[in-house]
Order: sequence, then structure tokens, then C-alpha cells
Amino acid sequence: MSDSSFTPRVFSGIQPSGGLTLGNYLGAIKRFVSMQDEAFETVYCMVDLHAITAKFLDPATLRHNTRELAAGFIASGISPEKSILINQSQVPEHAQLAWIFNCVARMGWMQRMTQFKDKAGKNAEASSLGLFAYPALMAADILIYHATHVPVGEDQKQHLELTRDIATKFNHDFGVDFFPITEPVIEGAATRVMSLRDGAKKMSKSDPSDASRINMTDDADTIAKKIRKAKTDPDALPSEAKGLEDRPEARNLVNIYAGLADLSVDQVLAEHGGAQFGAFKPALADLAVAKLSPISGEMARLMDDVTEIDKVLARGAEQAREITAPILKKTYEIVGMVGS
Ligand code: AQP
Repeated sequence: MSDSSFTPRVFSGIQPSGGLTLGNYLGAIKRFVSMQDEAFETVYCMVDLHAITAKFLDPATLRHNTRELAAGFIASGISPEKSILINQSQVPEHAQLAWIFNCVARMGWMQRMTQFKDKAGKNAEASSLGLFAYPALMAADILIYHATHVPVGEDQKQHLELTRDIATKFNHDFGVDFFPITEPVIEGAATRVMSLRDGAKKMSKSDPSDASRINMTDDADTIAKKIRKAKTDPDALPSEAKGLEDRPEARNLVNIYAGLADLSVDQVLAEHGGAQFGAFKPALADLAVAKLSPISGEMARLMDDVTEIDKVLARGAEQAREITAPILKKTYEIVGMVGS
């Protein structure tokens, strides 16, 4: 935290650009849940405005994904009584602050963002302006709450650094100490879960290959089958983490096991070192099914009647705006907008 005058507050979000993956769960949601019980106010968001930056989804699909993501949050243990749960577009101050931040961020900063380069690929010219500006909207998502801490997976580290740069520049240019310098919280054995088909690629909800990921809605058979077919090498597991260094696929499966079991990699290897994948994969599949089935069951129950989810999000938006409206008003005042 940059200043003790800021309320310890956590903000984080996930895009409803597809179904939730095990990567989202281990890299982000598990930490969202535990932070609710620490000394923080917590705000968790379905970032639907971000989900249209790569491409517009079919409107019914976007609505479904957004509600299913909210169901995933709740089923994983995020309590609407302890946390504010919102859908980004229902809290307009996110997009309003993003415009100010578009005018703070420099083109050179944005051009260095590796996620844009990865997502735009060779076709940067045809990408949307929204995809390029994505990190400035993300900075606004965080700073419109004066959030002090952001739990994220490893892949978001650079965007968090940009958020800090935007806050620093705004504070400096206007001679204020208005925005906190937010701390990323990147913790756990599985902060970067890799594709089951390619140990060099992040597990991603928009990967064209469904076999590359475990979806939080996959049933037990599908989970077991995907793990059985996961790419590995022919060697047995080592007995120490060092032995995984040049074995990305093996390391990924061990990290997933550690993340699901709340163990360190060394603890997993103390138990499974020397095992062949023929034995380790079924143990991992059993663990994954035991941990994920109750969540997918509860998600299905919540999705049966979405009125409850919609109520949670409407209430969350009201609670959120009590925080965001005064912060936007003050920002406009600092910048010099008449009427604020
Ligand atoms: N593979 C991963 N390992 C660890 N953490 C991950 N996260 C995502 N994938 C992994 C974390 O989940 C949070 C939400 O991410 P997001 O959905 O907003 O965006 P993303 O990182 O771009 O996730 P995807 O699944 O790859 O989405 P698409 O395919 O739409 O781009 C973040 O905290 C992220 O670190």
C-alpha cells in the first residue's frame, strides 16, 4: 500500500469470454476466496467490457457466460455477504475513469504490453482499439475502488505494473496523493497453469482446443480423460522440484496437483517422486474430480434459475457505486471538469 490512509481493499476480475478454467480457479479464484476472510474489503468483478475486446460474442452467449462466471465465483466460496460481486458494465464509473486513464497512459507504455502482442498476433492492425486500451480499463477497474491489493495470476503482472505507473503519473501530474500504488498478490503453487497439450502455452478459456484445458463445468469423466491424455514425457517424477526444471508438462501437472491439494511442490514430490505418469495421472484426476465436482454441481444449481444471480449482481452494483461515484467525482474535480 502506498499510504496508510487507504482502506485495505481488494479488487480483481475475470472475463466472461468463455467458461471458467482450472487456470482461473487456481491462479485467481482460490485466492479471492481466502482474501475475503483477511483484513480487506473485497470486490470481485465479471469484466464484461473486457470480454468484448478480442471479439464481440453472440449477445446471448455473453449474458450466459457472465451469469455462469458469477455462479462459479459463488460456488467456489465467494460470499455475496462478505464480498461485493459485480458485473463491470453495471458500474459505469469503470468506463468513465478508463477514459481519463486513456489520457494518462502513454502510447509507448501500451505498445510494450505483451498480452496485446500475444492476443493481436500478426494481425495487430486489425485488432480493436479496445484490445489495445484493455490495460487502461483494467487500471480503472482497480483504481476506481482505490484498491490496495489485486490477486492475479502471473500473466497479469505487467498490467499491474502499468496500473501503478498510471496512478503514479496521475498523482504526480496533478500534485495529489489520490490514487494508491496497488500491490499485486501473486501467490500459490499454480500462479501459471499451462495448457494440457503444450507446456509452453498458458491454459486459456479461449484456446480453440477444449482438450487443452479443464473447464470448471467439465464432468468427472471428461476431467479424467483430459488428464489421462495430457501431454507428458516418458520419465518418472523426480523427488525434488529441481528435477522438473526442463520438463514443462510434468511441472505443470505437479503444480496443478499442489494447487488443488494446497501442498507445496516439494510435498507433492515427497509423496509421488519416482512414480510414472501411469500412476500419477489417475491420482491427479481423482483429486481434481474431488475438488471440482462440488463446485460444478453448485454452479449448475445456481444456473437453473438465474434470478438469484441477477439479484446478487444488482445489489453488488449498488454497493459498488457507493464507493465508485465519489472517487469518480473527486477525479473529475482534480482534472477540472465543471459540475463536479
Ligand atoms: N492459466 C492460468 N494460470 C493462472 N492464472 C490464470 N488466469 C487466467 N489464466 C490463468 C488468471 O485468471 C484471472 C482472470 O483472467 P481473465 O479471464 O480476465 O483473462 P486471461 O488471463 O486472459 O484469461 P484467459 O482464460 O486466458 O482468458 P482469454 O482466453 O479470454 O484471454 C487473472 O487473474 C489471470 O491471471
